[in-house]
Formats: sequence, C-alpha cells, structure tokens
Amino acid sequence: MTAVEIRKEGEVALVKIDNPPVNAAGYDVRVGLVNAIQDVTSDDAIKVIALFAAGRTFVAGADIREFGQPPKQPGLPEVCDLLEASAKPIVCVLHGTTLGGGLEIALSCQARVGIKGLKLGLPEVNLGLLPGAGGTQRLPRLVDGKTALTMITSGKPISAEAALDAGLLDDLQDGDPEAVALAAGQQVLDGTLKTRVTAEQDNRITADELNTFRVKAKGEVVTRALKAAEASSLPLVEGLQLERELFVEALASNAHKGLKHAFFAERAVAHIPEAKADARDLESGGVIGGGTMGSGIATAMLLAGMPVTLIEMEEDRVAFARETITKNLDGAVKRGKLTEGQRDAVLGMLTCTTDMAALADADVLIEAVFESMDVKREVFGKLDQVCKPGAVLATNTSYLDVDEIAATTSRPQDVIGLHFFSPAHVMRLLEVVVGKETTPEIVATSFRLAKKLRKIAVRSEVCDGFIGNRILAHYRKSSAYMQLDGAPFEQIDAALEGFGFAMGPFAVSDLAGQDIGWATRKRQAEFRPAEERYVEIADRVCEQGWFGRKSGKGFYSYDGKTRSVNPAVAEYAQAEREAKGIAPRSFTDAEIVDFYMAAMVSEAARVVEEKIALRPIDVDAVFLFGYGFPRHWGGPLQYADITGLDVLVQRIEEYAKEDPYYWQVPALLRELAEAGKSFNDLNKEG
Ligand code: 3H9
Repeated sequence: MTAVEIRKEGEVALVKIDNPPVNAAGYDVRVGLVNAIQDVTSDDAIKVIALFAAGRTFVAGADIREFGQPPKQPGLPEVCDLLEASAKPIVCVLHGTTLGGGLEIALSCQARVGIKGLKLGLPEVNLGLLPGAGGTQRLPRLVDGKTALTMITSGKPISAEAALDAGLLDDLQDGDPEAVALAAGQQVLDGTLKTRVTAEQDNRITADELNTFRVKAKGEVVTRALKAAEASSLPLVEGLQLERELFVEALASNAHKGLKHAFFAERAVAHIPEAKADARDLESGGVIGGGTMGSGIATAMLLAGMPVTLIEMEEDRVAFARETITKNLDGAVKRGKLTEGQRDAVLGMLTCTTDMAALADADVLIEAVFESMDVKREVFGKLDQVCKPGAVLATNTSYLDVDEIAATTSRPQDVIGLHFFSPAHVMRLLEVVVGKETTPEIVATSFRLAKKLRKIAVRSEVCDGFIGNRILAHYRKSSAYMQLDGAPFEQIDAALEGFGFAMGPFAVSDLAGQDIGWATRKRQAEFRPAEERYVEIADRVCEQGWFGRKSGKGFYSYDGKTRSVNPAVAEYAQAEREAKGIAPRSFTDAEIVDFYMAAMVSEAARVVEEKIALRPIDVDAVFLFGYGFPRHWGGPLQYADITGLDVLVQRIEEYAKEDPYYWQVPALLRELAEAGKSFNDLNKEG
C-alpha cells in the first residue's frame, strides 16, 4: 500500500491520501503528493485534480513524530507551494478533523469542499509551535482577520458551517469522501464550483484587529504565532520566509519539547501489557459511599450514559448523595455540557439506596468509603456476597494496600484499585492500581471504563500512595524545609507559580484543608525516622484552628476572593529556627524551583526504578492530568530531561551535604546520567 494513490476518471484525477490512523503528512505522504502532481500534470487527458483522504479523517497535521528528527525533503512547505502553483486546479475534499498541516494543504488548493461533521483548525500552538507550512500567510487571505487570528492563536477548531460562512470552504456536502471528490471534480470542470489561487487574494487582517490580539496575547508561543500572522501583510514569499524562521525557532524551544511530550503522554499510557486482553461489558455501575468522591464518581458514570446504583448507610446520607449528584449535574448544565432535559434523563438512571443487594447486577463496583482498612475490608466482604460473578470490584483508595483489600474476598483476581481525583467528574486522571492477583481482563476492563468516562488511565503497581501521592508525599517536604531555612512561604508559592503551577504548595494545602495533612503527620509521628528533618510550622498553624480557606485562615488570611499573608506564620518559622539554631538564609526564585523540582524528580525516578510505573512517561501523565503540572514542561521526568540528568545529579549531591537523609541520588538517575541517556530513551525502549 502506498500513502498516496491516483485513480483517473475521465478528465478528473482522484488523488487519495491513505496513511492511517490520522493521515499525518509524514515523509511518504509528502513524496506521494509530489509524485502524484507530477504524474497528473504530464497527463494531457486530466483537467482537474480532486484530492481527498481515506479513513476517519483528512490529514490531521504534520507527522509530529518527525519533529526533532533530521528533516527529510520535500518538506510540507514545499509540497504546499507545489499544490498552489499547480497548472491544473486542485479541489480538496475535507472530512473528520482537518488540522494543522492538513488545513495548510487545503489552503494551498484552488477550491475546498467540506463533508458534514468536519472540524478545521490550526492546533500548532498547543504543541508550542505555529503553523509552519503557510497557514499564517494563506488563512488571512481567505477569511476575515478576526477568524484567521483566532484560529492561529487559540488553536481551537471551527465547525464546517462556520468555515463555510467565513469562506474557508466553498461548499459543504454529505457523503463518502471519494464520491464527493469525484462530484466536486466534475463541478470544477463544468464551472459550477469556482476556483481561485489563495496567493492572489488580499490579506484581510486590519491594524485594529492586530492591536486587539496583541493586547490579549500571553506567553512566547502565542506571541510568536501572532508575529507570523502579522507578516501576512507582506508579499507572500516574504511572509512565508518569516513564518519559516519563526517555526524553526519554535521547534527548538523548551515549550515545544514539553507540549509535544504531553501530547504523546496522553496517548502512550494506553499502551499497557494487558491491552489485548478481553475487556468485559460495562453497561452499569455501582458506587459504595456517597461523599464528595463517591458522588463525583457516580456523576462521571451517569455522564457517560451508565445507569448507577449508589449505596449509603443511612437514609439521610442517601438523600445527601442524590443532592450532591444533582448539583454536579446542574453545574454541567451551567457549563453548557448538558441540556436540562438531558440532566433529567440522566438523573432517571440513578438509584440511591441503603440496600447492598441492589448491586447484584452491576458490571463495575467502585468503593469510595472512608479511608480506613477496617471499613474497606467490611465493604469488600459484603460486595463479595452480593455482586455477580465477573463483576469488577474496585477500590478508590488513595494509598491503602489493594492486595490486602482483595484478600478479604473470595475473588481477588477481580479486585483492582481505581484512584479518582477530586472532583471526580471533572479531573481527567484515573490511576489504575493493579494488584498481585488482578487478571489482565480486569485491567483491560478498567482501561475501557476510563475511556468511557473520558479519563486518562495510568497503570500503577501497588505501593503506599501509588504513583502520584507517593511522589507528592516526598516533594511536599522540600517546601517546608525551604520555609524553615528562610524562604517566606509566599515567595515559595510565587516562585512555583512563576514556573507554571496554577497554585503554589502552601496555597494548595490551604485549599485542600490543612487538617487532613495534620492528622496524617500525627499518625506517622511514631514511625518517623530520627534522621528525618521535621518542620513544625504547619502544626503551629493548625493548632490555632487555621485549616485554610474553609476556616478563613491558614498560611494565608482569606477575605472573600482576596487573600493576604497570615503574619503569624513568619513568627512561628522564626521561633522554630531559634529553637533549632538555624540561621535563616535567602533563596532566589530559581533556587526554590531547582530545590522543589529536584525533590520531585528524585521520587519520580525511584517510582520508575521500582517499576511502580510502567515508563517515565506514565509518571509524567499522572502529574499533567492529576496534579496541575505545567503542561509546557511535559511532566517531572521530561523536565529532568530538559534540565539535564547530570545537572540534577550534581544538585542532589550538593543538597545532600546539608541533609543526606532526604537527598539521595536515585540509582536509576545516576545510571542514566552516567550513560548519557535520558528518561525519554527509556520511554522508547518501552
Ligand atoms: C503541524 O501540522 C505543523 C505544521 O503546521 C507545519 C509542518 C512543517 N502525528 O489522538 P488519537 C497518533 S503540527 C503523528 O488517539 P483520536 C496518536 O499519537 C500538527 N501521530 O485519535 C495516536 O497514536 P497511538 C498539528 C499522530 O481519534 C493515533 O494517532 N496537528 C498525529 O482521539 C491516534 O490518535 C495536531 O496537533 C500526528 N499529527 O483523535 C493534531 N495525530 O495510537 C494532533 C495523532 O500510537 N492530533 N497521532 O497512541 C489530534 O489532535 C488527534 O489525534 C485527532 C484524532 C483529533 C486527529
């Protein structure tokens, strides 16, 4: 099979791109297009070329896997120039998701016909790039300035109808791409479909529009894309040249490396050893526990069209769970995700009861009760009695031993951990925690469930805290150490927000409620090794009843939407320093980020080393989709690759001089650094 095929029908040459799964414009496609144009140009019988694609979509962009590899000619810009200069008119038929380089191919043709359901966009900014095959120059010559600038800078696709209105499409049809392509070719021949050369159209971006977008533009990626769009006022050749230079600059940026990694992380996590096992049916669900988590999980299942039975212990708790789920669904209505009619229909699929026997027919059961082994054991004992054979029995524990829970049933092979993140109907991450006895079928079924719930599932082995919370428990201590050593907590928050986190660690603990962490610290006190540094500042804050936002005060004081620093925190810090004989020192923002990230990378490396995560990219996905890690850094281990593993080893060794217990170079990190390898090399090895 070749990536581009030609079939001639009278005076029309049908040129088909066939490069599954998404017809990316990789090397084979580019060479195929050049050959096809040459072949057709030299055939006097052919008057019109109709270009279309096989499969689920027209070209969804350049082949992202080629970025960072040595370029192979012809490049997409050259192919687009060739299409535009074609002596015979080319009509391009678009379906599915015509994105990036795919849209740039279409812009270079002389007419464009869409197939209903089509979406068109230039998502390059989402990869830290800008359209690099003429998109920033040709789009403003076909559509109004506002539409062009919005598409180039937002990365969001538009509908076929909007594209037709804007003049990006010349016609919208229904049907199979090949049949539509043949008909469109005939229409060009008989003159009912007009053709025009994009290069000959006038640029339509006005100075006012440019100013408006300049004011809004945030960050280097969007600013660069806008600069390229601005160049569309130049003659096309000059504009294309400038676009090329900016694209090459973007390709070399760290933002592109991080965002490309994040794109692949989202997809790579589905490649698990159990992928080929027979997944079971997932028609209906059961949830045990109607607190925030249980209600969120039930909401997610309902939104995916699954009938749900929710169990609570008492009647008033049953009513409370129904109320919470209704509120969640009302929120979805407000956000425009659901109509009121759909909400009512969805609520009709919910049963809330105290009777465990009602779970007998459910395909997947998710326990979300209080985080205590005794309580969980009791619930699983009952589930074992009432659930049908073959049902998936899942626990939503965030750190308890899944194997111990499984052992309380007569069917440990059907037990798995499904760790949702709060709010469960919104957050995209789902950690799938595979027990010693869990069968491949149950793992595959859990991944199928995640897909149904539109979540990103990441496979984890059993350990305390699994991938995410285990790493979090470690690096969270680093911010307390910096605080005690002299960095004001608000500086630590600001430095990490500057790095890209939506919120710094102190603001996060105020939001989550400091009482939870305090209770954990008290519970762990007797097991804490003598060599471990322990910072008491947060305990002093909690002793005042200042648990964060919910009590109006924590590290910060809250007044409506504004927050200010709680001055008592600095006093507690100073008192503890004096008691422990610590002379405070100042930290730069860069030192704060280095220290915090080195802590995160250390534990992340150990999680890979111990094979808790399948690959480094799985750890990255957990942090991107569950912990608000800045997408442009691609995840903690992609950050490590960008920073340099040897640099990280040196930093950790330096920190270890002060605190050799906390700071230890993970064996895997050292091994990779010494071999001149990266975490990404491990991803490639699978
Ligand atoms: C660009 O075009 C630059 C130009 O301006 C200039 C050039 C000079 N390349 O998402 P899915 C893989 S930048 C390579 O699960 P869906 C994907 O990894 C590009 N591979 O399917 C996955 O592989 P696997 C601008 C790609 O139906 C498989 O295809 N374009 C590409 O949920 C299925 O993908 C974009 O940014 C690619 N371009 O969604 C569009 N795209 O199975 C990026 C996908 O091994 N793509 N793959 O894990 C998308 O947004 C979605 O894939 C799409 C389909 C909406 C198309």
